[in-house]
Amino acid sequence: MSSRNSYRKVTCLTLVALFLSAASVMNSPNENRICEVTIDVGETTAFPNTTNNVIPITIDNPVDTIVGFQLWIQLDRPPDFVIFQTDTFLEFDTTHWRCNAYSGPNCIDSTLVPFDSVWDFFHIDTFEVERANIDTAGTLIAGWEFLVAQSLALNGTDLLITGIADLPGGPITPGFAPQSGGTLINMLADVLDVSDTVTNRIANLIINTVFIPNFNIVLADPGWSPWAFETYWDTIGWICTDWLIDTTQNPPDTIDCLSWQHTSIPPWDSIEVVLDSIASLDTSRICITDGSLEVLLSYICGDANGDGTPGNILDLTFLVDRIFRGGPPSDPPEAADFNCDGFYGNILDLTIIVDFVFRGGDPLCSAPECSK
Ligand SMILES: [Ca+2]
Ligand SMILES: [Ca+2]
Repeated sequence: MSSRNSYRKVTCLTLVALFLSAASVMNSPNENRICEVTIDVGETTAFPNTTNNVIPITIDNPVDTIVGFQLWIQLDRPPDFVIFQTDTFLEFDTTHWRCNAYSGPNCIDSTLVPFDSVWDFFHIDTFEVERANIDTAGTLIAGWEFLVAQSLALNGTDLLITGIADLPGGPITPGFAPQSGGTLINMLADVLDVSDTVTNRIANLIINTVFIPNFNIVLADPGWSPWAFETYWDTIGWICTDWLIDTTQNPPDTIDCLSWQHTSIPPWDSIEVVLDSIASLDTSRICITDGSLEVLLSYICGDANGDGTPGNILDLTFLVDRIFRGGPPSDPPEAADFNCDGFYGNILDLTIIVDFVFRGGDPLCSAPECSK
């Protein structure tokens, strides 16, 4: 195979790498089958300049208990519209190393090893992460032992949420049993000062299912996978960038390759044939529905008739017309919620505006609930 007239040596290698640990669980497609897990981000609305707007993610898992998940939710707009609240935290990562070779007191070759194995030295790296606030109260994962949400984009336009029901040691925390329509988690988003003149008022909330490491649903059945794998043979070319040369020969001969570089086009010095796989969501097992957040037009609390002036006789007349004569609702209805109790333009709100206009009562929208 070698040529004495060349510094190149061609070796044909056939290496088979198996990346198929999960392929064996792949099911044949069946469009009629009910999804074993369904995740729905849903559609939410919020007003400008509001904080902690709840965006629920609901889940159906009719087949098995869920004990872990990882979801990466991405907004399709820049961070001047809607953002997830994040705070910057400093994290530490300790890695342990075993020294393979010393030059005097200095280690010149080392290998990363698990922390619980024999190691010679360690590194502590620090890095910043953007942690997000999320709400698990009343959700299916309340009480789970590990839950982290962070913005990989570092600006609040995405959330990578990782939840694990039970960590090693301590009490055993089960996942949630088969159910339908429960809330997996409540994301909290802030809507910024979006002008009423902005016409496209929707931010889509997209679950990233392309980047495999950031999407996973873990069922109690250890063999269950949301992924289907399609396998294929891939030919990879390698070119040698550093030959070990026997200069005692005439002409010099190549002995071995010291450094290889991947190349996609010939010429190459070696070929590797690899059994590779492409992963895609197994839609017979898992169904995903992305969501959206629509930013509503702003309004003035107390301006029931929408003329720009709150709390006068015209607003009172508008509300009387609405309640007693079937007139139109306020636009948006929240404008007629004078006590901010979540009920729009009812008899209680009418009482408040009558009291204010005719009896010098408290101004509209002055309840503590209105200042949130
Ligand atoms: Ca008005
Ligand atoms: Ca009310």
